Amino acid sequence: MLQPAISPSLMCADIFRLREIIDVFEANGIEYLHIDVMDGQFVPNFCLGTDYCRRMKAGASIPLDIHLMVTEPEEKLKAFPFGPGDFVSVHYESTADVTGALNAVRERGAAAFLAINPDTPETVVLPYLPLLGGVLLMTVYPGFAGQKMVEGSLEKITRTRRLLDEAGRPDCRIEVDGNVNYEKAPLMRRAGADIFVVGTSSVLGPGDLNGNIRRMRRLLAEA
Ligand code: S6P
Ligand code: MG
Repeated sequence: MLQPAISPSLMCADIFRLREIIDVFEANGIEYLHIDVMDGQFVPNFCLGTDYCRRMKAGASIPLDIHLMVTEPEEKLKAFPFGPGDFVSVHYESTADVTGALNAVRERGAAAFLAINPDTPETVVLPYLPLLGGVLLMTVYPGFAGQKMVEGSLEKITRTRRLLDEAGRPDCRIEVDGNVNYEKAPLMRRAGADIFVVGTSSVLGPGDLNGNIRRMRRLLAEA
């Protein structure tokens, strides 16, 4: 089983305390920095962008996990800084050229992830498996933090893990994004997820950041 990794959602981090928060992430060995990019078209919201990613890449030693919620990501991703060691997710629903978008990520040495919305069946990933470092399963509808997990998400994680294993890709990662709280994270882990996007529901919610990270790590390790 792939080791659990934590990818905090930076849209949930207090911008006035960002340096301090990144320092705590680094001190705690946080594996990835999840950066939500929204264009107001693919989702009804705007979020973080190119300059934010550039500053984060320059000022943090943690690889980026860029989640592109934009139409035609194969074009827009050209403006983003990423490279070997980083993850870039493009949405299946966001483009007619999924292969082109995934290859545009791979050409720059980053791992390409295919993100799918809660209502998209996991079987859509099958034709793209040779191109994928992972699958990002949205467990809320993309666009906003602070939502409740969509029903049926745990079963979808289980089915996706089975599908990837049966296709000969036990190494293909499963990232879960949305309402990853202290109660659901262990269930998601047991279902087969290995990258956990954490936001207002847990690590970046109320409480001491160091304590929150330690609590999440322990729960994932014991699941
Ligand atoms: C949603 C976005 C997510 C959220 C994350 C927030 O469009 O892709 O990454 O930032 O889900 O975490 P929480 O715990 O508030 O759901
Ligand atoms: Mg996200």
